[in-house]
Amino acid sequence: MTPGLVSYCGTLGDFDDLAEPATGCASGGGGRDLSFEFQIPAGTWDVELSTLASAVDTQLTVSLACGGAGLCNDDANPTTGKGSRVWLHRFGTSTPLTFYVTVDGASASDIGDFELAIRLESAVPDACFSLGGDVPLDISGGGTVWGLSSGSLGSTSGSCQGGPALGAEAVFLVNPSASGTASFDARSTEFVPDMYVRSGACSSGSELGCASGSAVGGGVAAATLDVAVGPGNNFVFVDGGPGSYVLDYLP
Ligand SMILES: [Ca+2]
Ligand SMILES: [Ca+2]
Repeated sequence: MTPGLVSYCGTLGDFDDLAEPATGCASGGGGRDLSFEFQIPAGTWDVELSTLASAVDTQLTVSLACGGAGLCNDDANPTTGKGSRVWLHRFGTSTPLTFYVTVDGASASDIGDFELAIRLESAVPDACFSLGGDVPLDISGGGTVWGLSSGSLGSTSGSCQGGPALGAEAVFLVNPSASGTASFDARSTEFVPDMYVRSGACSSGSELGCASGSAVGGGVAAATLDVAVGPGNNFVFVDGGPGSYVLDYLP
């Protein structure tokens, strides 16, 4: 695919139940599904995949191997709908990279219309506002991020990390429409993620919360953080990299 937005529409009732959602989705499957294969060119990319315009309750699975382990998002924002969203953030590749997407019904009775939208864009940096005008990836609407943090040194750290900013961090923008509790869950098999949230200014804003990561079994380390956030710019950091991680954000 080329940079830009494409979408695919269909009716789940026209398809069979051939695949099951990956880890991360609540229900055990049984929904009818349709799988897609996409290829992104060499480069470093952000990809947003969503089914938010669907009439049917979806679950969205993304993997790098057909039928292989991947991750799943069920409801990107449970208070506003049943649609799903996954971001691939800073996927860098020196050759074209193929990935696989499955749109599943949340249950066997979810047979209505779906719309899968995919947006491919040059990756925004994991940094506070840059000279070029880039802002961190905006995940205000909720969903699951599959990201790759890079660089050997970080430039910032949270209060619960208790040391210099040695780990590479990923940073995201959250600007909610109303005040409420935001829930963040970060996990990785490649590093121990710490997480913190700042309000106002990205590099110097007041810290709303900080959570240290720890091993949770199966070679996975994770951190969870629930914080009260209000409208305006809030910045979420997943620190302790570099490496691959998954961040779930429930608005
Ligand atoms: Ca299925
Ligand atoms: Ca759903």
